[in-house]
Amino acid sequence: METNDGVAATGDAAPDNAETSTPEIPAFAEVPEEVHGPLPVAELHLHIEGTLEPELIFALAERNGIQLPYADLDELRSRYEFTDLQSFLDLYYANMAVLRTEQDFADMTRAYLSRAALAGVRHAEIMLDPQAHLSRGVALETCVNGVASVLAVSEQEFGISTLLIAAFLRDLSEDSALEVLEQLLAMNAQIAGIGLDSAEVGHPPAKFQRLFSRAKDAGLHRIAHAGEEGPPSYIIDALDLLAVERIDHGIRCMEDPELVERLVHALTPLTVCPLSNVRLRAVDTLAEHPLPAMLAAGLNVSVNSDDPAYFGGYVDDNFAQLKSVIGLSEFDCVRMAANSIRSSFASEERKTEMLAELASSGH
Ligand code: ES4
Ligand code: ZN
Repeated sequence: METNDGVAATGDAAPDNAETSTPEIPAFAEVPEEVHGPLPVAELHLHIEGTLEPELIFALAERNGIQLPYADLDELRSRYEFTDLQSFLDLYYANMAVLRTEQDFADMTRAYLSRAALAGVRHAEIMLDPQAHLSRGVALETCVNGVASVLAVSEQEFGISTLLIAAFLRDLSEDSALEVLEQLLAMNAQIAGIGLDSAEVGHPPAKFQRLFSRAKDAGLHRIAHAGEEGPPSYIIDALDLLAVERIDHGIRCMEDPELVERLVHALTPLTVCPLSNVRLRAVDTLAEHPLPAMLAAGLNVSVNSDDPAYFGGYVDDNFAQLKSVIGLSEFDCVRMAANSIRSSFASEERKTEMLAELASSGH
């Protein structure tokens, strides 16, 4: 695995004498992306509804005869200035109105996978919000089968292995979540796990203990958003009360040194989404993002896109801005790519395959 920071590949110190020195060989870190391609990664924090690009929103609205409250693409795009998580969620839920048929869910999923393949994604664990569709009168089968039908051909068509995660909206009741989970289990939906998302503050992990216990009994993986807008205690409670295997976001752990130590020792994966955090004002600017401090602390962090259509970029864009804006090293990027692969729920065989690809990728 090439993990130099621009030193090793330049070879031994060249003599200063310009006439006798050979032309400088660029370090791997300077090799342009088009030469070795994007960093191969696993995307572990991705809401499929958050991949609905404005163009697709308009195309689906037209196909379904839905009148959008925006005159054109520019007017829709002008709404993408968020002040906090809730201001984003309002638009995110409103735009889901265009998703009516299995084909709509399939088209959205196909669009994500084809873009993700260009971003270097080799494995994606994709969250779907079933309750956000059920409440609009869209059947569980429609949304699950639409997404799953494309995931079934993803490895073959896009070279991306996938897993589907049913995420539950924490601002709804635990009973509602339990009811949907039972329906998913009854229909033998091909889900690998459950997640917890939507408005965090005021909806602590303690509210969902029965849900996560049921999921564990059913042999499902468990993840939860925690410490995005919510306090570090939500991260502790997600681990202790919900037995989650990964924390989505988790950036506010940095406010609690004891928690950081615990997360480092347990190798708990934190799926960080830098551009999301900036757009939702969880951090003021990318320059002030805690990711470098998280890496320095030894936390198991990965880079993810969250809702790429809303937050200004896919996983490759996240890496590119981390490099250009905060000077993150190639070494740290490769380390986080390896973290993402190891922290996935892919088979050991698939993980080994992806780690080998990363090692020979030229990064
Ligand atoms: C989400 Cl960024 C974020 N946080 C919580 N819930 C979400 N659902 C979609 N994106
Ligand atoms: Zn998220």
